Amino acid sequence: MKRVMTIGGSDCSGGAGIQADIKTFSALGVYGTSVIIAVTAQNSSGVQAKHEVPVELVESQIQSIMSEASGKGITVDYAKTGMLYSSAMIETVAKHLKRHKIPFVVDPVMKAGSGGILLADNALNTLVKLLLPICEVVTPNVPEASFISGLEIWDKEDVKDAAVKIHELGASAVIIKGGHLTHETAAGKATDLIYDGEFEELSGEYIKPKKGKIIHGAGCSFSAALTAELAKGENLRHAAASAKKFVHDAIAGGEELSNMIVLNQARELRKNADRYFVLENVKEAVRKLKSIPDFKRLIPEVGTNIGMAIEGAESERDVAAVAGRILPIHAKEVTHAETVDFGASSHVARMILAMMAMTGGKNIRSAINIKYSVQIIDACKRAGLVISSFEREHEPTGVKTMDWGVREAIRNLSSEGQRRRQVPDVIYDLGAVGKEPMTRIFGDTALEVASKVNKIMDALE
Ligand code: PXL
Repeated sequence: MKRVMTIGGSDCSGGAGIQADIKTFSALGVYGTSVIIAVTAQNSSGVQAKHEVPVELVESQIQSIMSEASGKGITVDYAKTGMLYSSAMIETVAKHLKRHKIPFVVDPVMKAGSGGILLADNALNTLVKLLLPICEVVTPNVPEASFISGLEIWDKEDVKDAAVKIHELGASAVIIKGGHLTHETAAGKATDLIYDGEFEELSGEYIKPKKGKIIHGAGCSFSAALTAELAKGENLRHAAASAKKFVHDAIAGGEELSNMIVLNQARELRKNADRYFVLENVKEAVRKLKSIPDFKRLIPEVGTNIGMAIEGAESERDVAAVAGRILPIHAKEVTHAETVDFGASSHVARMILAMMAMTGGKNIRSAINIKYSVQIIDACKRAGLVISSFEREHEPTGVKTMDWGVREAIRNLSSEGQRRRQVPDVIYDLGAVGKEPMTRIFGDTALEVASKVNKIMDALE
């Protein structure tokens, strides 16, 4: 694994600074070390207190990480700097980065999103003089680029001028982030500009925070992601594009903490892990169903399907099910099922998405459709399942049957069931002209649904 080092301030809120960097490093598969130059106390209303770490202790941290000679150190492939606060700190950090010949990214942090000062007035000069000439790339936002270049920035042409100026000041590459260019963001765009002797625009979607909310930690996460990608050997343009997408996704999946929106750097990882879990779970459930003796008895004319959704599923593509349904094989005891895939069944997906929309916090993410008969419903009762139903003749025109049916079935629960805030395990309907009657079994996972089916079979006389 590549190893990286962040040099910056601790943000106790966990949204920015060293904390955001370490989360980003982990999510992108590099090993993160950290050199803390200051501790800040902050939350959504601002920076309440800060205290610099003595310069000698900062030196010691870098030496401990970099002590190759003793063979006991860690050493790193790449570094980044964030909040550095004072001239003295910048001098020390520059000296050590140079001595150890570590390639690094400078995030020229000046202010917290909530307004606190993270770079002393007289320190900007030192940063420009000592860090820019030896860094690989500097990543200012628009206000920072304006301070560094001394130019006013209103539009994309001004951004170009500032980038050229900052390049002249010694940075071999400059990325000016566009999240503060109001006429761009108003149009839903966040366009970053790369300049390393040649210009390249990186376009992207601007995610507008809700009124009164501020996004906290995007800049730190961007420069940390850039550092991780550069450490892995990506070229600057690819690294910047990956970092931009990473930050976009982390903001899209962000958490609201009072008036801050903090990034969820692990969102894409968690989503993919959940997709794998869901796929395996449905496959295992299908194997289990196929092993139930006489399972064929429960398969309706239209066939059976079982599905499961990822957490926070939004569409049919987030629900895995059996491609082409589970069907009986004529004159044999066994049943046939093709592969399991996301988006394989819109029918089963609609019942699950409807149930998830109705029960939000309850974590019900899976369902199967089986045959309806009085005996099957009796078996459901004997198996101790909570049962409800809807009647298709009451279905209004223009609704999606399952959206309406699930809502209706929850409303139709017995008053006892309602009082105990139960959610039905079983929803059946008696069909209509051209519509086969149907029973649906719901559960948290596909495996749980399969074991409910098993119980129903056991209870079937
Ligand atoms: O986003 C820049 C930043 C860097 N470092 C620390 C911070 C912030 C923003 O709040 O708190 C410690």
